[in-house]
Amino acid sequence: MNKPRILSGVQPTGNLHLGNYLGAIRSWVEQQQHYDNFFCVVDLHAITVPHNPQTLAQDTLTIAALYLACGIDLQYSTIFVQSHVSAHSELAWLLNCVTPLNWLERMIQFKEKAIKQGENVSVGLLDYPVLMAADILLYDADKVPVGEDQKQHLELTRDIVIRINDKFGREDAPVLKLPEPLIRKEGARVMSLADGTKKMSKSDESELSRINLLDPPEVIQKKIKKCKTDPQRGLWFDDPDRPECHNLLTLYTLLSNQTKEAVAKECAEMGWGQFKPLLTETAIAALEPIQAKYGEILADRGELDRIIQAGNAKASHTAHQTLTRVREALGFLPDPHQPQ
Ligand code: AQP
Repeated sequence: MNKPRILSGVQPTGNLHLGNYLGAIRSWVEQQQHYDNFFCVVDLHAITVPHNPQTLAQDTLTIAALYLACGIDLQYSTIFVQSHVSAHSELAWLLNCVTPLNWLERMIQFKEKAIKQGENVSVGLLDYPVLMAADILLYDADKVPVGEDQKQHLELTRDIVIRINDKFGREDAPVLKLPEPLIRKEGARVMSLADGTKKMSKSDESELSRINLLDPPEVIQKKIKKCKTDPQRGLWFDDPDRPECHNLLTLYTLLSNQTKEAVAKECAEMGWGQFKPLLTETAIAALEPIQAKYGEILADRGELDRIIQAGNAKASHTAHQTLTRVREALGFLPDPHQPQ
């Protein structure tokens, strides 16, 4: 029996941080043998906000290498670059033409990111969820691992599928597969080190707000030393008046692979002076094997290029089959250059 298929990705908008790892990549790794996985570096998404053309290519490679360093296994998973598979842009256009504008204007992430950009907000940012729908639907993904921040986008993807199948499919032959969310509980939202009410994010201006997967030990130590805390003694979870305390305890729980109950007990009497060195040591130890593996992968750049090219070819083959199906359903003249 075929394994269910998974599609997910990360934008090369900067260095991967603990939020990306604990909220996404680590669970991909843990569950990968149960699925047929496609993991892409979503570089077309990265240009929906102003980007640096000098760093985009390197960031794309870094993320592909970090997927491998974190434990993505090519036996179960395909790694590829979104912009190398032209079907993503093509399907996004077709989906654009059946997606009502007001569905996109309702998206919370668009509203949040658009506010930051004022007059300069691009059509691409508004269209981000349609491109994401194309990413998912091209691979007939059964499941999409999503954090809380992406739930609304997956709902939109499902609405687009229902609309296309309704308008252009038959009941016994739907055009597109309806994907299901795979909701993460633990680590669903890792918060900023500078503000426990804000998501840890690559685009936060302050480097001190996040721990990057490639931060050396002394940088991790400095960031945890400077992170925001409160004047209380004793540490506990789930106190709405202590968001930083909850976040740092959660980080410690996830990085030390302990249960919440065990950490609550261990840290109940601690002050920050005792807890911060413990968290520092744990974070450094958790990232050390990833950093060592990353070094090995970069030392053989030719092999990394080969892995990406093989992933692109496999992804392209699958994606173009879906694109052809959608083109046919929408009534286009068959393209003699596309594999049928
Ligand atoms: N703080 C977070 N906590 C838990 N999960 C997170 N993810 C991101 N930040 C956190 C998850 O990481 C995956 C890839 O995210 P992305 O790079 O595609 O975009 P993002 O969610 O917008 O991440 P950033 O770091 O905030 O990027 P920028 O600053 O460029 O917008 C997703 O599964 C996401 O849920």
